[in-house]
Amino acid sequence: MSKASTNCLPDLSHYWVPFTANRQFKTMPRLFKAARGNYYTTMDDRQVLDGTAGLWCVPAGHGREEIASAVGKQLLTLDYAPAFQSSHPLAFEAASRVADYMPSGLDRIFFTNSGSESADTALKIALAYHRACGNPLRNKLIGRERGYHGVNFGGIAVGGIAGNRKAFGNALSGVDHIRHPLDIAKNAFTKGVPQDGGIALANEFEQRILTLHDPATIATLIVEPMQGSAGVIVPPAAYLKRLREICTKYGILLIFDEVITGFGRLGTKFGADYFDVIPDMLTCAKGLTNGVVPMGAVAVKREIYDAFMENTPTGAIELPHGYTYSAIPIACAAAIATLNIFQQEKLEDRAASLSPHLEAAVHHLKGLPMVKDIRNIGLVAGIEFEAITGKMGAFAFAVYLKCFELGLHVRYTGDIIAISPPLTIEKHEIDRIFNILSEAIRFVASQGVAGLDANNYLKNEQAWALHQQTTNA
Ligand code: PXG
Repeated sequence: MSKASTNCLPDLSHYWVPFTANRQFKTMPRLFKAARGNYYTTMDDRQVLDGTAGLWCVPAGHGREEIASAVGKQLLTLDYAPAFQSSHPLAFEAASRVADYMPSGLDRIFFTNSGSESADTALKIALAYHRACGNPLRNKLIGRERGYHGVNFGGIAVGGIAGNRKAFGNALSGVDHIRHPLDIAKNAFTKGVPQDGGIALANEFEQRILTLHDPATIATLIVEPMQGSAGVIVPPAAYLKRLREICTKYGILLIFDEVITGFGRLGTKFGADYFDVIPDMLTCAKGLTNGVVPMGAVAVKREIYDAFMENTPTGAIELPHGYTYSAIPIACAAAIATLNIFQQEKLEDRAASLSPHLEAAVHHLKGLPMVKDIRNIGLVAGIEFEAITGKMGAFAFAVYLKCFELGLHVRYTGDIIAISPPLTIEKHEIDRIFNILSEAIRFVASQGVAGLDANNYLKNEQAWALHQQTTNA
């Protein structure tokens, strides 16, 4: 049996953990060694309820036999086929299945390996499309404040989370951002979609950004239907529809980044379905394979694909772009098995029917100390805390640690806790999530300044980890 499958703590020195305070993490490692259904098992054999579906990527719950056996079988049938200038049947089958699942018209599918690659691929397709149509000067990219489109250069350029951009210089030029739609002063504690202000906010795109740049120079606008990473920002009613109208009016391609909102998260297949707006391209990843094999996709309107086919010399490569692992057989097998599960279990409907329960449960937290706003949509909830000067994120981090101690995994980002359980969650487990969260918030707030000190949490885990380290030494 390998070391990782036993209760022994591995050597922590070599692995550079992504998006993590490594020095702190390595003094207090939180490692999962197994997962099944809606629960993780920690190294010290505790069951932790998965309040976040991994990193928003396990909508069908953990340990799905159907996916595991499809992937295992595929590995022994065809492990790899060259992705350029040759392919394999499952790639075409997976693309057809994904196209069937997409909003109507988005039926040409480009496969990637992640959400970040999907975002950069969509941006490149937008630029190359305008060039193929004889408009090379349409080359500016517009994103949105607090947007997250992954970590590659295109994604961080259009992304609007300052902390993810500023360490890396200027990234790309020719990029601008529209305003994000969060308005706590007006909409705090709104249940679901805020009703007012959507059209006026979208009109700012036309009035300010397009005027500033000249609409004829804008290639694309990329937005998440609901901003997930930046802390569950639910757009006001009519906003996305109005953005669609403006993009259509000026020939600007609209990209929906649905890496989080795709695959049932909002109680519909995609955010596009929820808001009844069809973009020109839609990016996804995560839930596409239930999180188990890296895979992303860009669904492209047929007219866009056709423009490449029609405007490129016969025999030429229409889009010089792709990855060694685009549509690798095991990812295709995992995607098909995942789509089968969605079809059989109607997980989108399940999410929609559980949504009112989650909404009621999360809004019960109103009135707890430090709680400044609560937002929700589908099976997503965000709880924002009052900012503490000089200690940005410390309260939410402490709540996250306390939840972990109490057997619940949540996400924290800045002063916000996000909840996005697997769509297989049960009502009593939703209740458990918010009971634990409530207890954690009250506990952290009751401790004053000491409550913000991470060293005061997970004492058992730390003792266990230290014990393991000394036994291993
Ligand atoms: N677009 C969106 C909208 C995303 O949310 C990406 C692109 C990038 O995907 P990859 O597969 O390259 O990581 C994402 C990823 C969180 C969290 O808890 C969110 C993401 C990733 C990790 C954590 O907020 N979103």
